[in-house]
Amino acid sequence: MSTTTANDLYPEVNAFLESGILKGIVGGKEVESTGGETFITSDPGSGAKLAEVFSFQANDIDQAVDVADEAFKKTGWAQLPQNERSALLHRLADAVEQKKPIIAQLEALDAGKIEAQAQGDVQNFVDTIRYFADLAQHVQRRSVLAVKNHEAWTVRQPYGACGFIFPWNFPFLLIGWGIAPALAAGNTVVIKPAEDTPMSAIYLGRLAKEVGIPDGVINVVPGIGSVAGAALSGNPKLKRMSFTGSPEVGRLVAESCGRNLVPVKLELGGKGAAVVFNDVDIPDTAEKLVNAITFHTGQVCCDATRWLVHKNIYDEFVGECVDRLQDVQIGYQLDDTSQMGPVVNEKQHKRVLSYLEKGQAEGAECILEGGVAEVPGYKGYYVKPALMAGSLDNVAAREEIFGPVAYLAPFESEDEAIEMTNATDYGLANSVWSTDLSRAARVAEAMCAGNSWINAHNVFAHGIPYAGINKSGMGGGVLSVETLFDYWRGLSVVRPL
Ligand code: TXE
Repeated sequence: MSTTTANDLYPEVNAFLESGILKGIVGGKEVESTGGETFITSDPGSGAKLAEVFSFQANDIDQAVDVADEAFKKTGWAQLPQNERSALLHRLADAVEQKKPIIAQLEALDAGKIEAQAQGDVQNFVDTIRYFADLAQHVQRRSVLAVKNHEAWTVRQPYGACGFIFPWNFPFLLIGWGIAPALAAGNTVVIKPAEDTPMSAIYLGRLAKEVGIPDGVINVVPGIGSVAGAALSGNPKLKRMSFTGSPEVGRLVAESCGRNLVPVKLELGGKGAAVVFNDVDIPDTAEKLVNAITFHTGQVCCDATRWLVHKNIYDEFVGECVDRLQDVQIGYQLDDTSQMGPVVNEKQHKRVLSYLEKGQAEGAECILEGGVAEVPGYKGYYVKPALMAGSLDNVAAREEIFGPVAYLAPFESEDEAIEMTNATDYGLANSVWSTDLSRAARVAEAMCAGNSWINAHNVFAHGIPYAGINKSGMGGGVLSVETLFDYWRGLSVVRPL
Protein backbone atom coordinates (compact mmCIF):
# COMPACT_ATOMS: atom_id res chain seq x y z
CA MET A 1 0.00 0.00 0.00
CA SER A 2 1.11 3.50 -0.76
CA THR A 3 1.65 5.80 2.19
CA THR A 4 1.17 8.89 0.00
CA THR A 5 -2.22 10.43 0.63
CA ALA A 6 -4.18 13.12 -1.16
CA ASN A 7 -3.06 15.49 1.62
CA ASP A 8 0.52 15.24 0.37
CA LEU A 9 -0.44 16.53 -3.08
CA TYR A 10 -1.18 20.05 -4.30
CA PRO A 11 -4.94 20.74 -4.28
CA GLU A 12 -4.80 21.38 -8.03
CA VAL A 13 -3.17 17.99 -8.60
CA ASN A 14 -5.94 16.33 -6.58
CA ALA A 15 -8.53 18.27 -8.56
CA PHE A 16 -6.95 17.07 -11.82
CA LEU A 17 -6.93 13.45 -10.64
CA GLU A 18 -10.53 13.72 -9.51
CA SER A 19 -11.79 15.46 -12.65
CA GLY A 20 -13.33 12.26 -14.00
CA ILE A 21 -12.10 10.17 -16.88
CA LEU A 22 -9.36 12.24 -18.53
CA LYS A 23 -10.19 13.32 -22.06
CA GLY A 24 -8.08 14.17 -25.05
CA ILE A 25 -7.94 17.71 -26.41
CA VAL A 26 -9.01 18.12 -30.03
CA GLY A 27 -9.92 21.42 -31.65
CA GLY A 28 -9.78 23.14 -28.25
CA LYS A 29 -12.41 20.82 -26.80
CA GLU A 30 -12.12 18.00 -24.29
CA VAL A 31 -13.01 14.89 -26.24
CA GLU A 32 -13.82 11.26 -25.37
CA SER A 33 -13.01 8.23 -27.48
CA THR A 34 -16.13 7.64 -29.60
CA GLY A 35 -16.64 4.09 -28.34
CA GLY A 36 -15.93 5.09 -24.72
CA GLU A 37 -12.77 2.92 -24.51
CA THR A 38 -10.46 3.77 -21.62
CA PHE A 39 -7.16 2.78 -20.08
CA ILE A 40 -5.70 3.23 -16.61
CA THR A 41 -2.57 5.16 -15.76
CA SER A 42 -0.88 4.17 -12.49
CA ASP A 43 1.77 5.41 -10.08
CA PRO A 44 4.88 3.25 -10.65
CA GLY A 45 6.14 4.10 -7.18
CA SER A 46 3.11 2.70 -5.36
CA GLY A 47 1.18 0.68 -7.92
CA ALA A 48 -1.90 2.79 -7.13
CA LYS A 49 -4.30 3.83 -9.89
CA LEU A 50 -3.94 7.52 -10.73
CA ALA A 51 -6.58 8.09 -13.38
CA GLU A 52 -8.71 6.53 -16.06
CA VAL A 53 -8.11 8.00 -19.50
CA PHE A 54 -10.12 7.86 -22.73
CA SER A 55 -8.29 5.62 -25.15
CA PHE A 56 -8.42 7.02 -28.67
CA GLN A 57 -9.16 4.59 -31.48
CA ALA A 58 -8.16 4.85 -35.15
CA ASN A 59 -11.21 6.92 -36.15
CA ASP A 60 -10.63 9.32 -33.21
CA ILE A 61 -7.06 9.81 -34.35
CA ASP A 62 -8.14 10.44 -37.95
CA GLN A 63 -10.57 13.08 -36.72
CA ALA A 64 -7.86 14.77 -34.69
CA VAL A 65 -5.57 14.90 -37.73
CA ASP A 66 -8.45 16.36 -39.78
CA VAL A 67 -8.92 19.02 -37.10
CA ALA A 68 -5.20 19.86 -37.09
CA ASP A 69 -5.24 20.04 -40.88
CA GLU A 70 -8.27 22.35 -40.84
CA ALA A 71 -6.70 24.49 -38.13
CA PHE A 72 -3.61 24.89 -40.28
CA LYS A 73 -5.71 26.03 -43.22
CA LYS A 74 -8.33 28.10 -41.43
CA THR A 75 -7.26 29.50 -38.06
CA GLY A 76 -4.61 31.79 -39.49
CA TRP A 77 -1.95 30.31 -37.20
CA ALA A 78 0.40 29.73 -40.12
CA GLN A 79 -0.22 33.23 -41.51
CA LEU A 80 0.24 35.09 -38.21
CA PRO A 81 3.17 37.51 -38.31
CA GLN A 82 6.05 35.68 -36.66
CA ASN A 83 6.20 38.09 -33.72
CA GLU A 84 2.53 37.44 -32.90
CA ARG A 85 2.91 33.66 -33.13
CA SER A 86 6.02 33.83 -30.99
CA ALA A 87 4.22 36.04 -28.47
CA LEU A 88 1.51 33.40 -28.10
CA LEU A 89 4.12 30.73 -27.56
CA HIS A 90 5.73 32.91 -24.89
CA ARG A 91 2.34 33.12 -23.18
CA LEU A 92 2.20 29.34 -23.19
CA ALA A 93 5.73 29.13 -21.76
CA ASP A 94 4.86 31.67 -19.05
CA ALA A 95 1.72 29.75 -18.10
CA VAL A 96 3.60 26.45 -17.92
CA GLU A 97 6.30 28.07 -15.79
CA GLN A 98 3.68 29.44 -13.43
CA LYS A 99 2.18 25.96 -13.10
CA LYS A 100 5.56 24.25 -12.80
CA PRO A 101 4.95 22.69 -9.36
CA ILE A 102 1.59 21.27 -10.48
CA ILE A 103 2.81 19.84 -13.78
CA ALA A 104 5.97 18.49 -12.14
CA GLN A 105 3.97 16.70 -9.46
CA LEU A 106 1.62 15.17 -12.04
CA GLU A 107 4.65 14.08 -14.04
CA ALA A 108 6.42 12.70 -10.97
CA LEU A 109 3.35 10.64 -10.04
CA ASP A 110 2.79 9.34 -13.57
CA ALA A 111 6.40 8.60 -14.60
CA GLY A 112 7.90 7.68 -11.21
CA LYS A 113 10.24 10.61 -11.59
CA ILE A 114 11.91 12.29 -8.59
CA GLU A 115 9.87 15.48 -8.12
CA ALA A 116 12.86 17.86 -8.29
CA GLN A 117 13.92 16.22 -11.56
CA ALA A 118 10.39 16.61 -12.90
CA GLN A 119 10.59 20.31 -12.07
CA GLY A 120 13.79 20.51 -14.10
CA ASP A 121 12.00 18.83 -17.01
CA VAL A 122 9.15 21.34 -16.89
CA GLN A 123 11.62 24.23 -16.83
CA ASN A 124 13.39 22.69 -19.81
CA PHE A 125 10.06 22.59 -21.67
CA VAL A 126 9.59 26.29 -20.90
CA ASP A 127 13.11 27.14 -22.06
CA THR A 128 12.64 25.15 -25.27
CA ILE A 129 9.41 26.93 -26.17
CA ARG A 130 11.07 30.30 -25.50
CA TYR A 131 14.18 29.35 -27.48
CA PHE A 132 12.29 28.42 -30.64
CA ALA A 133 9.78 31.26 -30.29
CA ASP A 134 12.71 33.70 -30.24
CA LEU A 135 14.79 31.89 -32.85
CA ALA A 136 11.95 31.90 -35.37
CA GLN A 137 11.93 35.70 -35.19
CA HIS A 138 15.62 35.97 -35.95
CA VAL A 139 16.32 33.52 -38.77
CA GLN A 140 15.94 34.45 -42.41
CA ARG A 141 12.93 32.80 -44.00
CA ARG A 142 13.75 34.27 -47.40
CA SER A 143 16.98 34.01 -49.31
CA VAL A 144 17.62 35.79 -52.58
CA LEU A 145 19.91 34.53 -55.34
CA ALA A 146 20.98 35.75 -58.77
CA VAL A 147 22.31 33.00 -61.04
CA LYS A 148 23.05 33.29 -64.78
CA ASN A 149 20.62 36.07 -65.65
CA HIS A 150 17.98 34.80 -63.30
CA GLU A 151 16.70 36.20 -60.10
CA ALA A 152 15.40 33.71 -57.56
CA TRP A 153 14.29 33.63 -54.00
CA THR A 154 13.41 30.83 -51.64
CA VAL A 155 10.72 31.31 -49.06
CA ARG A 156 10.27 28.95 -46.14
CA GLN A 157 6.72 28.02 -45.23
CA PRO A 158 5.24 25.68 -42.64
CA TYR A 159 4.10 22.23 -43.79
CA GLY A 160 0.74 21.69 -42.08
CA ALA A 161 -0.37 19.11 -39.51
CA CYS A 162 2.54 17.28 -37.84
CA GLY A 163 2.22 14.10 -35.75
CA PHE A 164 4.25 13.35 -32.62
CA ILE A 165 4.51 10.10 -30.66
CA PHE A 166 6.29 10.43 -27.32
CA PRO A 167 7.70 7.95 -24.79
CA TRP A 168 7.27 7.76 -21.02
CA ASN A 169 10.78 8.56 -19.77
CA PHE A 170 10.71 12.36 -20.30
CA PRO A 171 7.04 12.84 -21.18
CA PHE A 172 6.80 16.61 -20.78
CA LEU A 173 10.34 17.67 -21.67
CA LEU A 174 10.24 15.70 -24.92
CA ILE A 175 6.91 17.23 -25.90
CA GLY A 176 8.68 20.59 -25.70
CA TRP A 177 11.66 19.40 -27.75
CA GLY A 178 9.27 18.06 -30.36
CA ILE A 179 6.50 20.60 -30.76
CA ALA A 180 8.33 23.90 -30.03
CA PRO A 181 10.08 24.14 -33.43
CA ALA A 182 7.01 22.84 -35.27
CA LEU A 183 4.71 25.42 -33.66
CA ALA A 184 7.17 28.29 -33.91
CA ALA A 185 7.45 27.55 -37.63
CA GLY A 186 3.66 27.81 -38.00
CA ASN A 187 2.59 24.15 -38.14
CA THR A 188 -0.18 22.50 -36.13
CA VAL A 189 0.45 19.40 -34.00
CA VAL A 190 -1.18 16.16 -32.86
CA ILE A 191 0.50 14.76 -29.75
CA LYS A 192 0.21 11.06 -28.79
CA PRO A 193 1.67 10.68 -25.29
CA ALA A 194 2.78 7.26 -24.00
CA GLU A 195 -0.02 5.29 -22.34
CA ASP A 196 2.08 5.12 -19.16
CA THR A 197 2.34 8.90 -18.87
CA PRO A 198 -0.56 10.78 -20.46
CA MET A 199 -1.30 13.28 -17.68
CA SER A 200 1.13 16.13 -18.33
CA ALA A 201 0.23 16.19 -22.04
CA ILE A 202 -3.48 16.47 -21.21
CA TYR A 203 -2.73 19.26 -18.75
CA LEU A 204 -0.77 21.04 -21.48
CA GLY A 205 -3.68 20.73 -23.91
CA ARG A 206 -5.98 22.41 -21.38
CA LEU A 207 -3.46 25.18 -20.70
CA ALA A 208 -2.94 25.89 -24.42
CA LYS A 209 -6.66 26.64 -24.71
CA GLU A 210 -6.53 28.95 -21.65
CA VAL A 211 -3.66 31.07 -22.99
CA GLY A 212 -5.31 31.57 -26.35
CA ILE A 213 -3.47 29.24 -28.71
CA PRO A 214 -6.06 28.89 -31.52
CA ASP A 215 -8.25 25.79 -31.32
CA GLY A 216 -6.84 22.84 -33.23
CA VAL A 217 -3.25 24.06 -33.20
CA ILE A 218 -2.27 21.79 -30.27
CA ASN A 219 -4.21 18.50 -30.09
CA VAL A 220 -3.59 15.73 -27.56
CA VAL A 221 -4.73 12.19 -28.35
CA PRO A 222 -4.21 9.71 -25.50
CA GLY A 223 -4.23 6.05 -26.42
CA ILE A 224 -2.45 2.73 -26.70
CA GLY A 225 0.58 2.56 -28.97
CA SER A 226 -0.52 -0.28 -31.23
CA VAL A 227 -3.89 1.43 -31.79
CA ALA A 228 -3.58 5.21 -31.46
CA GLY A 229 0.14 5.39 -32.26
CA ALA A 230 -0.23 3.11 -35.27
CA ALA A 231 -3.20 5.13 -36.55
CA LEU A 232 -1.33 8.41 -36.15
CA SER A 233 1.84 7.21 -37.86
CA GLY A 234 -0.25 5.72 -40.67
CA ASN A 235 -2.28 8.85 -41.36
CA PRO A 236 -1.53 10.11 -44.89
CA LYS A 237 -2.77 13.65 -44.16
CA LEU A 238 0.16 14.36 -41.85
CA LYS A 239 2.88 16.45 -43.41
CA ARG A 240 5.58 15.33 -40.98
CA MET A 241 5.91 12.67 -38.31
CA SER A 242 8.20 12.50 -35.29
CA PHE A 243 8.66 9.46 -33.06
CA THR A 244 10.70 8.97 -29.90
CA GLY A 245 10.85 5.47 -28.45
CA SER A 246 12.21 2.00 -29.11
CA PRO A 247 13.98 1.04 -32.35
CA GLU A 248 11.43 -1.76 -32.84
CA VAL A 249 8.46 0.60 -32.89
CA GLY A 250 10.52 3.24 -34.70
CA ARG A 251 10.88 0.82 -37.59
CA LEU A 252 7.08 0.29 -37.71
CA VAL A 253 6.49 4.03 -37.67
CA ALA A 254 9.07 4.59 -40.42
CA GLU A 255 7.45 1.85 -42.53
CA SER A 256 4.01 3.46 -42.21
CA CYS A 257 5.36 6.89 -43.01
CA GLY A 258 7.31 5.48 -45.93
CA ARG A 259 4.14 4.01 -47.43
CA ASN A 260 2.53 7.45 -47.32
CA LEU A 261 5.73 9.34 -48.16
CA VAL A 262 5.43 11.33 -44.94
CA PRO A 263 8.89 12.57 -43.83
CA VAL A 264 9.78 11.07 -40.46
CA LYS A 265 12.16 11.99 -37.67
CA LEU A 266 13.15 9.15 -35.32
CA GLU A 267 14.80 9.54 -31.91
CA LEU A 268 15.52 6.00 -30.70
CA GLY A 269 17.61 4.30 -28.05
CA GLY A 270 21.31 4.14 -27.30
CA LYS A 271 24.13 2.15 -25.76
CA GLY A 272 26.57 4.92 -25.03
CA ALA A 273 30.10 4.52 -23.74
CA ALA A 274 32.12 6.53 -21.24
CA VAL A 275 35.85 6.24 -21.94
CA VAL A 276 37.81 6.92 -18.74
CA PHE A 277 41.57 7.53 -19.14
CA ASN A 278 44.09 6.99 -16.35
CA ASP A 279 44.76 10.70 -15.76
CA VAL A 280 41.32 11.53 -14.37
CA ASP A 281 40.35 12.49 -10.84
CA ILE A 282 38.98 9.02 -10.05
CA PRO A 283 36.49 9.85 -7.26
CA ASP A 284 35.13 12.84 -9.17
CA THR A 285 34.67 10.88 -12.41
CA ALA A 286 33.10 7.94 -10.56
CA GLU A 287 30.68 10.34 -8.87
CA LYS A 288 29.60 11.89 -12.17
CA LEU A 289 29.09 8.57 -13.95
CA VAL A 290 27.16 7.13 -11.00
CA ASN A 291 24.95 10.21 -11.01
CA ALA A 292 24.36 9.77 -14.76
CA ILE A 293 23.41 6.07 -14.59
CA THR A 294 21.11 6.49 -11.59
CA PHE A 295 19.43 9.68 -12.85
CA HIS A 296 15.79 8.78 -13.58
CA THR A 297 16.69 5.19 -12.70
CA GLY A 298 18.77 4.81 -15.85
CA GLN A 299 15.79 5.32 -18.14
CA VAL A 300 17.70 7.76 -20.31
CA CYS A 301 18.48 6.95 -23.94
CA CYS A 302 21.77 8.88 -24.01
CA ASP A 303 23.14 7.39 -20.78
CA ALA A 304 26.65 5.97 -20.59
CA THR A 305 25.86 2.31 -20.07
CA ARG A 306 29.24 0.90 -21.10
CA TRP A 307 32.06 2.21 -18.93
CA LEU A 308 35.41 1.64 -20.63
CA VAL A 309 38.15 2.24 -18.08
CA HIS A 310 41.93 2.33 -18.55
CA LYS A 311 43.38 -0.88 -17.11
CA ASN A 312 45.78 0.98 -14.77
CA ILE A 313 42.95 2.56 -12.80
CA TYR A 314 40.28 -0.08 -13.39
CA ASP A 315 40.22 -1.64 -9.90
CA GLU A 316 40.34 1.65 -8.05
CA PHE A 317 37.65 3.14 -10.29
CA VAL A 318 35.37 0.13 -9.81
CA GLY A 319 35.77 0.39 -6.04
CA GLU A 320 34.79 4.07 -6.05
CA CYS A 321 31.71 3.30 -8.17
CA VAL A 322 30.55 0.37 -6.03
CA ASP A 323 30.66 2.45 -2.84
CA ARG A 324 28.69 5.26 -4.41
CA LEU A 325 26.10 3.03 -6.06
CA GLN A 326 25.46 1.27 -2.75
CA ASP A 327 24.81 4.64 -1.13
CA VAL A 328 22.14 5.73 -3.60
CA GLN A 329 18.91 6.33 -1.69
CA ILE A 330 16.15 4.39 -3.46
CA GLY A 331 12.66 5.54 -2.56
CA TYR A 332 9.26 6.88 -3.48
CA GLN A 333 9.55 9.64 -6.04
CA LEU A 334 7.74 12.29 -3.98
CA ASP A 335 9.83 11.61 -0.90
CA ASP A 336 12.44 14.40 -0.48
CA THR A 337 15.15 11.99 0.62
CA SER A 338 14.87 9.74 -2.45
CA GLN A 339 17.61 9.93 -5.05
CA MET A 340 16.35 7.17 -7.32
CA GLY A 341 12.69 6.29 -7.88
CA PRO A 342 11.05 3.27 -9.53
CA VAL A 343 11.18 2.21 -13.17
CA VAL A 344 8.05 3.07 -15.10
CA ASN A 345 6.09 -0.19 -15.18
CA GLU A 346 6.09 -3.92 -14.65
CA LYS A 347 7.34 -4.59 -18.18
CA GLN A 348 10.41 -2.39 -17.64
CA HIS A 349 10.94 -3.90 -14.16
CA LYS A 350 11.05 -7.39 -15.64
CA ARG A 351 13.19 -6.18 -18.52
CA VAL A 352 15.90 -4.75 -16.24
CA LEU A 353 15.96 -7.86 -14.04
CA SER A 354 16.05 -10.15 -17.08
CA TYR A 355 19.23 -8.51 -18.38
CA LEU A 356 20.98 -9.20 -15.09
CA GLU A 357 20.11 -12.89 -15.52
CA LYS A 358 20.81 -13.09 -19.26
CA GLY A 359 24.10 -11.24 -18.87
CA GLN A 360 25.31 -13.62 -16.17
CA ALA A 361 24.15 -16.64 -18.15
CA GLU A 362 26.40 -15.44 -20.98
CA GLY A 363 29.35 -15.15 -18.60
CA ALA A 364 29.29 -11.55 -17.33
CA GLU A 365 30.53 -10.92 -13.81
CA CYS A 366 28.10 -9.13 -11.51
CA ILE A 367 30.32 -6.77 -9.51
CA LEU A 368 27.26 -5.25 -7.89
CA GLU A 369 24.30 -7.57 -8.08
CA GLY A 370 21.36 -5.21 -8.46
CA GLY A 371 17.94 -6.86 -8.37
CA VAL A 372 14.64 -5.95 -6.79
CA ALA A 373 14.75 -3.14 -4.22
CA GLU A 374 12.25 -3.03 -1.37
CA VAL A 375 10.91 0.37 -0.34
CA PRO A 376 8.95 0.01 2.88
CA GLY A 377 5.33 1.11 2.46
CA TYR A 378 5.42 1.16 -1.34
CA LYS A 379 4.62 -1.65 -3.75
CA GLY A 380 6.37 -0.05 -6.68
CA TYR A 381 8.75 -1.14 -9.42
CA TYR A 382 12.03 -0.53 -7.64
CA VAL A 383 15.42 -1.90 -8.65
CA LYS A 384 18.89 -1.59 -7.19
CA PRO A 385 21.76 -0.25 -9.29
CA ALA A 386 23.99 -2.94 -10.77
CA LEU A 387 27.50 -3.14 -12.18
CA MET A 388 28.40 -5.88 -14.63
CA ALA A 389 31.71 -6.60 -16.34
CA GLY A 390 33.15 -8.80 -19.04
CA SER A 391 33.13 -9.21 -22.80
CA LEU A 392 31.44 -6.51 -24.85
CA ASP A 393 29.82 -9.30 -26.88
CA ASN A 394 27.61 -10.02 -23.88
CA VAL A 395 23.90 -9.32 -24.33
CA ALA A 396 23.97 -6.86 -21.40
CA ALA A 397 26.74 -4.92 -23.15
CA ARG A 398 25.07 -4.94 -26.55
CA GLU A 399 21.39 -4.23 -25.90
CA GLU A 400 19.71 -1.24 -24.31
CA ILE A 401 18.58 -2.20 -20.79
CA PHE A 402 17.00 1.10 -19.73
CA GLY A 403 17.73 0.74 -16.04
CA PRO A 404 20.50 1.64 -13.56
CA VAL A 405 22.90 -0.97 -14.93
CA ALA A 406 26.41 -0.16 -16.16
CA TYR A 407 28.68 -2.61 -17.95
CA LEU A 408 32.44 -2.28 -17.36
CA ALA A 409 35.40 -3.28 -19.51
CA PRO A 410 39.11 -2.34 -19.31
CA PHE A 411 41.12 -0.93 -22.22
CA GLU A 412 44.83 -0.38 -22.84
CA SER A 413 45.23 2.10 -25.68
CA GLU A 414 43.40 5.07 -27.14
CA ASP A 415 42.74 3.18 -30.38
CA GLU A 416 41.32 0.24 -28.51
CA ALA A 417 39.00 2.52 -26.52
CA ILE A 418 37.69 4.09 -29.74
CA GLU A 419 37.16 0.70 -31.34
CA MET A 420 35.27 -0.57 -28.28
CA THR A 421 33.11 2.57 -28.17
CA ASN A 422 32.13 2.21 -31.80
CA ALA A 423 31.40 -1.53 -31.60
CA THR A 424 27.64 -1.02 -31.36
CA ASP A 425 24.69 -0.70 -33.72
CA TYR A 426 23.58 2.41 -31.84
CA GLY A 427 25.03 5.90 -32.32
CA LEU A 428 23.55 8.37 -29.87
CA ALA A 429 25.96 9.73 -27.25
CA ASN A 430 29.32 8.91 -25.65
CA SER A 431 31.73 10.68 -23.35
CA VAL A 432 35.47 10.81 -22.85
CA TRP A 433 37.10 11.57 -19.53
CA SER A 434 40.70 12.85 -19.39
CA THR A 435 42.69 15.86 -18.21
CA ASP A 436 44.60 15.77 -21.52
CA LEU A 437 42.17 17.92 -23.50
CA SER A 438 43.89 17.37 -26.85
CA ARG A 439 43.50 13.64 -26.46
CA ALA A 440 39.95 14.07 -25.20
CA ALA A 441 39.04 16.12 -28.28
CA ARG A 442 40.70 13.58 -30.60
CA VAL A 443 38.81 10.67 -29.05
CA ALA A 444 35.54 12.62 -28.91
CA GLU A 445 35.76 13.29 -32.65
CA ALA A 446 36.53 9.63 -33.43
CA MET A 447 33.37 8.46 -31.69
CA CYS A 448 30.75 7.31 -34.16
CA ALA A 449 27.58 8.90 -32.81
CA GLY A 450 25.59 12.11 -32.85
CA ASN A 451 27.03 13.47 -29.61
CA SER A 452 30.33 13.29 -27.71
CA TRP A 453 30.83 14.91 -24.33
CA ILE A 454 34.19 15.69 -22.69
CA ASN A 455 34.45 15.31 -18.90
CA ALA A 456 30.67 15.32 -18.62
CA HIS A 457 27.72 13.18 -19.65
CA ASN A 458 24.14 14.13 -20.53
CA VAL A 459 24.73 17.83 -21.11
CA PHE A 460 22.21 19.69 -23.27
CA ALA A 461 21.89 23.27 -24.34
CA HIS A 462 19.45 24.96 -26.65
CA GLY A 463 21.28 25.70 -29.87
CA ILE A 464 23.47 22.57 -29.82
CA PRO A 465 22.11 19.89 -32.19
CA TYR A 466 21.22 16.61 -30.50
CA ALA A 467 20.69 13.65 -32.81
CA GLY A 468 21.27 9.94 -33.10
CA ILE A 469 22.69 8.04 -36.06
CA ASN A 470 22.51 4.36 -37.07
CA LYS A 471 20.01 2.49 -34.85
CA SER A 472 19.62 5.59 -32.65
CA GLY A 473 17.75 7.77 -35.06
CA MET A 474 17.27 9.43 -38.39
CA GLY A 475 15.72 12.47 -40.00
CA GLY A 476 17.65 15.20 -38.21
CA GLY A 477 17.88 15.91 -34.53
CA VAL A 478 16.40 18.34 -32.06
CA LEU A 479 17.17 21.53 -30.13
CA SER A 480 19.02 23.55 -32.76
CA VAL A 481 18.45 26.02 -35.55
CA GLU A 482 18.44 23.10 -38.03
CA THR A 483 15.42 21.66 -36.19
CA LEU A 484 13.44 24.79 -36.90
CA PHE A 485 14.28 24.50 -40.60
CA ASP A 486 13.03 20.89 -40.51
CA TYR A 487 9.55 22.33 -40.00
CA TRP A 488 9.65 24.68 -42.98
CA ARG A 489 9.44 23.58 -46.57
CA GLY A 490 11.38 25.63 -49.08
CA LEU A 491 9.62 27.15 -52.08
CA SER A 492 11.88 28.59 -54.76
CA VAL A 493 10.58 31.30 -57.07
CA VAL A 494 12.65 31.97 -60.23
CA ARG A 495 12.36 34.56 -63.00
CA PRO A 496 14.65 35.48 -65.87
CA LEU A 497 16.13 38.95 -65.53
O1 TXE B 1 8.68 1.76 -25.99
P1 TXE B 1 7.72 1.99 -27.24
P2 TXE B 1 8.46 0.76 -24.75
C1 TXE B 1 13.40 1.90 -25.39
C2 TXE B 1 13.99 1.36 -24.10
C3 TXE B 1 12.84 0.61 -23.52
C4 TXE B 1 12.21 0.02 -24.74
C5 TXE B 1 10.78 -0.41 -24.61
O2 TXE B 1 15.04 0.47 -24.40
O3 TXE B 1 13.28 -0.38 -22.64
O4 TXE B 1 12.33 1.05 -25.70
O5 TXE B 1 9.96 0.66 -24.19
C6 TXE B 1 4.11 4.20 -28.90
N1 TXE B 1 2.89 2.39 -33.55
N2 TXE B 1 12.91 3.26 -25.24
O6 TXE B 1 8.02 -0.58 -25.19
O7 TXE B 1 6.76 0.86 -27.32
C7 TXE B 1 3.82 4.09 -27.41
O8 TXE B 1 2.44 4.23 -27.17
C8 TXE B 1 3.07 3.65 -33.16
C9 TXE B 1 13.86 4.29 -25.53
O9 TXE B 1 7.59 1.43 -23.79
O10 TXE B 1 8.59 2.30 -28.38
C10 TXE B 1 4.65 5.25 -26.88
O11 TXE B 1 3.92 6.45 -27.06
N3 TXE B 1 3.38 3.98 -31.88
C11 TXE B 1 13.17 5.59 -25.71
C12 TXE B 1 5.88 5.24 -27.78
O12 TXE B 1 5.50 4.52 -28.94
C13 TXE B 1 3.54 2.98 -30.98
C14 TXE B 1 12.12 5.89 -24.72
C15 TXE B 1 7.14 4.59 -27.20
O13 TXE B 1 6.85 3.28 -26.82
C16 TXE B 1 3.37 1.63 -31.36
C17 TXE B 1 11.21 4.77 -24.53
C18 TXE B 1 3.03 1.34 -32.71
N4 TXE B 1 2.87 0.10 -33.16
C19 TXE B 1 11.67 3.51 -24.74
N5 TXE B 1 3.62 0.87 -30.28
C20 TXE B 1 14.10 6.75 -25.89
N6 TXE B 1 14.60 6.92 -27.12
O14 TXE B 1 14.36 7.52 -24.99
C21 TXE B 1 3.93 1.69 -29.26
N7 TXE B 1 3.87 2.98 -29.67
